[in-house]
Amino acid sequence: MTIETMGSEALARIAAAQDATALESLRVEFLGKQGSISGLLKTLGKMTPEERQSEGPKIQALRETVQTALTERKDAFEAAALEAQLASETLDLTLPAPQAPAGSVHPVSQVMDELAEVFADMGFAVATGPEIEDDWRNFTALNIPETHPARAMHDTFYFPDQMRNADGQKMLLRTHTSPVQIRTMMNQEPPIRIIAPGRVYRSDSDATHTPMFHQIEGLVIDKGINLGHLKWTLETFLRAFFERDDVVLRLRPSYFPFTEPSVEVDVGYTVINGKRVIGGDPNASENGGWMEVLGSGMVNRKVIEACNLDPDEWQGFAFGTGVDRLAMLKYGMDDLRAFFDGDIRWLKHYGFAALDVPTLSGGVGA
Ligand code: 2NL
Repeated sequence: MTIETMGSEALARIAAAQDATALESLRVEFLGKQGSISGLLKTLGKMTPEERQSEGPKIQALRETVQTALTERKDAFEAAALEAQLASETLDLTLPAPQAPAGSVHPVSQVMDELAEVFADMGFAVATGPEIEDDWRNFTALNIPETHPARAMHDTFYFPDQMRNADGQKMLLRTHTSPVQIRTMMNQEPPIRIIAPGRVYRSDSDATHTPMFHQIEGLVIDKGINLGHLKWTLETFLRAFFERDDVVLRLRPSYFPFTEPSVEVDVGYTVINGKRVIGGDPNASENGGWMEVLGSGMVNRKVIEACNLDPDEWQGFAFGTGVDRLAMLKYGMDDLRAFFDGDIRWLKHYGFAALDVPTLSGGVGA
């Protein structure tokens, strides 16, 4: 067979190849180690110089022609495969977006954010601390006597007696966020204006009590602080939080070991559609009344002393309330236990959109 016929036959077969596999067999048949064209190239060594000069270029040209034809045919197959893939994989950009996972913000988290926003506007910083506390910071520093009922096993979750901190203090789950304020008074110079929101624990469980709940306390320490500052602060806070200017306060004398004097704070409510709503005239007969929402008072000088501050130089007020209860009052929920059940239907119903961030300018709630 002449080189020319070999060439034309090879090109014809390459053109006839139906797929990449057939093409590869042809490459091996012509150009592989045992291939026909490779065989031709090997004959060059045995030729006379004259033969080599006339045959060499023809064989090389044959090799090149076949190689080029193989490559072009292979490229054509690949391009066709890509075309077919693109034609089959259509993407309809007019389809609706897939359903995004729809989580929501728990009412407790929402209310905590609202409280932080309202108090930040009055110059309060947010302080946090550990939920595992020691007996001194949770009770002793707050002037709560050893015999106080709150210290009893049935109210407080204590850790086993051997588990004490470096000062030999008993460890417990904090029963209020007051130890955060104790830590703040001991670690930073007055003036102090903080709120301390967080989880607290009490060995108590019924329709209106869960063993874990959320509290927020506030503390102001400065010079010459009096009950007037306390009343203005709580009134301003409650009006901003409930988003009503007609919220009225009633202060009643009370007792807490850590404040002296101590004051319980009631707010006026009115009944709308059978539900108690904060705001309006509490003296409207049938439809109005008072509801207790906060405990507060002037910080007991013994507490200020316990924190190594001079009570003749620094005075202040403090307050505390339940966040879960505030959430129920503001958003009309009536079962506390549902807060912590993790029922997805409840969360869907009462949850807030993730981007519904409370701001004073936009209205802190709803
Ligand atoms: C309530 C009453 C209250 C405080 C908490 C406090 C904290 C320090 C010093 C003095 Cl460090 N007082 N906190 C004061 C009065 C009342 O909470 O009914 N909570 C649910």
